[in-house]
Amino acid sequence: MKAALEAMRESVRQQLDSVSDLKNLEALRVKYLGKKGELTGILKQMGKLSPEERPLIGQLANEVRSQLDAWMGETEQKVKEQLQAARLQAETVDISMPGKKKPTGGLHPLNQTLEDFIDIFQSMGFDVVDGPEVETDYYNFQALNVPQDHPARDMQDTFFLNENLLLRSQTSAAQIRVMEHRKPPIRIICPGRVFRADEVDATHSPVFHQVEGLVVDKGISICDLKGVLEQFAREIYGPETKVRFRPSFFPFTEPSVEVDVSCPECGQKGCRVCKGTGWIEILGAGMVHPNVLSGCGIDPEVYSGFAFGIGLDRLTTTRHKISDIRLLFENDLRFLKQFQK
Ligand code: 2NM
Repeated sequence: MKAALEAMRESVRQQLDSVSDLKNLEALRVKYLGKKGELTGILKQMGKLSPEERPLIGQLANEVRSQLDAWMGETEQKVKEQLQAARLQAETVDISMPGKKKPTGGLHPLNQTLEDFIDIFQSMGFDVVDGPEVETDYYNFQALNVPQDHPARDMQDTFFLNENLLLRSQTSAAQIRVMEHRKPPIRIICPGRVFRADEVDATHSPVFHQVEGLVVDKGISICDLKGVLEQFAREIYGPETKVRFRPSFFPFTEPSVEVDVSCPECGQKGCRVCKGTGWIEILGAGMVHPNVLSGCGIDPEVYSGFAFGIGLDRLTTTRHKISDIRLLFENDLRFLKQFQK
């Protein structure tokens, strides 16, 4: 039996040398150390031994068992390391290989301008408010001091959907909703798409974009309007930019003004952009008409406010020297890619 144990030890020793995966190793373990394995088989014959031999063989059997156990453990460790090394080798990534470029989108130039607007006005404490593109006659006109059949309606050729519903011609409607529901102080801008029946040409489109601003509080004067617009103009066109007001008319503001900025192109020397005048018109504005305030339940004896409306498209085209407003709507990638940041 001693010889059998030693032969087994030697045989396992040799077999372990050629084990290269865990399955084989497990098979060996079962074959020799398992419940029905060879070692157990040998031990079953212990009964045949003389009482003197029994402890000696028993001790040897234990030695062999723990030795085989240890060797198998070592082999397991070795095989695992080899497998790991092989896996790492197989999964090696060549980090010097040039990557595959994924084509990414970019913000449309109109949205780039809008984001700049929003940054500037948010930093002055304005909230951004959205509103529906399909409006009622009341919100688009009547609440803005333009009653039915008033000649001021002719200022805009509007797309009516039926007697009462229309595509909004300005985003002021959204501001009316805010004035109805919020108490002053109100400081908001309303960006959005607006619609007017216009012939399409290089500078006109029946669909365009506006950002309207509105401030209502106690003691708001036209000086506040000028200050806010000066801040805005300096951030958009540079710190030297000057702002001037010219009298104008809007039904929803009194007084109303057209707002010009000193020509950012020529520094007021006179150029094609400002048509030699040194100024370019960028927006319309005014003090909110008392009828508009009271129509929204705001007492014009207590509160006053200013409002302004800027065309986003015009500002974007002048800013990037884009010659034709239609380019903004055609979504030709060759055009848009030039503005990708
Ligand atoms: C403009 C010019 C002047 C305007 C007025 C209002 C409101 F809701 F307060 F009545 N919102 N926006 C306004 C005033 C818009 O666009 C050229």
